Amino acid sequence: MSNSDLDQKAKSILIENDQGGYTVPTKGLYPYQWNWDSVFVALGFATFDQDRAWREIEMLFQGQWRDGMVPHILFRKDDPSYFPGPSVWGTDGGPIPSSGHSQPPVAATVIRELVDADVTGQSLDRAAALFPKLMQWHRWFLAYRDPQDLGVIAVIHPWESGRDNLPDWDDALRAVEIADIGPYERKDTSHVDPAMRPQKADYDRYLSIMAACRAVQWDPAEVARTCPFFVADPGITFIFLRANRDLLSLAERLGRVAEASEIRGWIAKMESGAKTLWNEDLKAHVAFDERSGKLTDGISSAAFLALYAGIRDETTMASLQAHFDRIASKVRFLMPSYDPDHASYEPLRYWRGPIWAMINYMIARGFAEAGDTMRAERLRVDTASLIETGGFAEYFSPETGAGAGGGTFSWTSAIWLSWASPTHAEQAA
Ligand code: 9WN
Repeated sequence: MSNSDLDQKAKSILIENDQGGYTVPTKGLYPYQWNWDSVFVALGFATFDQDRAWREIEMLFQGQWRDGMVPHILFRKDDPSYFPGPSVWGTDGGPIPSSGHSQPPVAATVIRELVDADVTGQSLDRAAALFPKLMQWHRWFLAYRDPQDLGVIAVIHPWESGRDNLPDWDDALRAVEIADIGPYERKDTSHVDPAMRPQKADYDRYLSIMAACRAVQWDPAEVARTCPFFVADPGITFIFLRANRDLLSLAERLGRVAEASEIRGWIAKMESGAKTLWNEDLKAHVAFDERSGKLTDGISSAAFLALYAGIRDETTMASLQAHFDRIASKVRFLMPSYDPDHASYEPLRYWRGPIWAMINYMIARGFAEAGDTMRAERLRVDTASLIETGGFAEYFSPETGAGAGGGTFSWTSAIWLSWASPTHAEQAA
């Protein structure tokens, strides 16, 4: 397929997956609106339909809970092709049936981008309407995902991180007692090869964590206090820190003086809190299990998001460049979701090795903003090659480049249109 055919194909995937204002990640496997998927999808729509891009994010925020949380899944209609559906979650926190926790908050960053890209200035009104909702959501993260005020953001479930079966969660998950969850039928393994999905032992614990949260009616303070899983995640921490910088820029443009000063406080706290995640032996940021007090021992692709978060001191920069080059010498394509030198690395199992296009996009932005355009461009070229050969897959093997997981994937298409496609890169140059 030529590049312009791929541009067309990406556009048609977004249009096909559009359910009338919101987009499913892919039909069958993921039949609902997912939080960070939708926000990345907005970047793709923005390349040909600005109004539709805003609509995607506005519809996501329609599901915001009374306490400020923006859920990871909105179940606008029940669909038996996905498990666990709304009845298993048993939540009651917002206007639309939903899951009970959140996902990485990329919205403020993308909203800022939509505003920056709009020369008419009209987008600022739409950003102004979303601004208080973003503030509420970010306050929710600080209150209930950093109750000890460490300056790092924890996840209460691997699904909240968006990086579900990452090896970093293994030890913390093993400590979760399996609850009386009864028999259940997974649907994901009927859509995708089970060898590319989490294992049954993982799902047993995913459901057990949900049972523990249901037992406290998903009350956020109780969840933070009692959830058997509570792990500070470098991915969500760096994405949140970055999002706060973009939220601050919006606050300044909107003349929100009090909020701007509040956000500056968050940024300062998180810049210093991120040190909690530094693993001196590995010379990289890792996860920190707040229940056991232990740092994890492997490098995930989220370590590279330090640059995207604006942490660019000499030590971090030099060690990330060294890790980047080491990993590049081990695999054909970058960036594997987990270190290929680690014993838990698996090239085709979901978040234990495969490459994800939107993670590459964020890592590349961080390198480019830090002045390392060479590594940023390497990531873009690799992402483009993966899509050219593997199609608009959910994720890709770092070793062969084969597409894996679901097909006709929305965020892969959006990242192609907004960043990886040579057509876009030429226009941007
Ligand atoms: C659970 C939709 C989502 C992504 C996540 C990805 C995967 C869901 C699942 O799919 O998770 O949220 O059932 O496996 O890990 O990042 O948002 O694309």
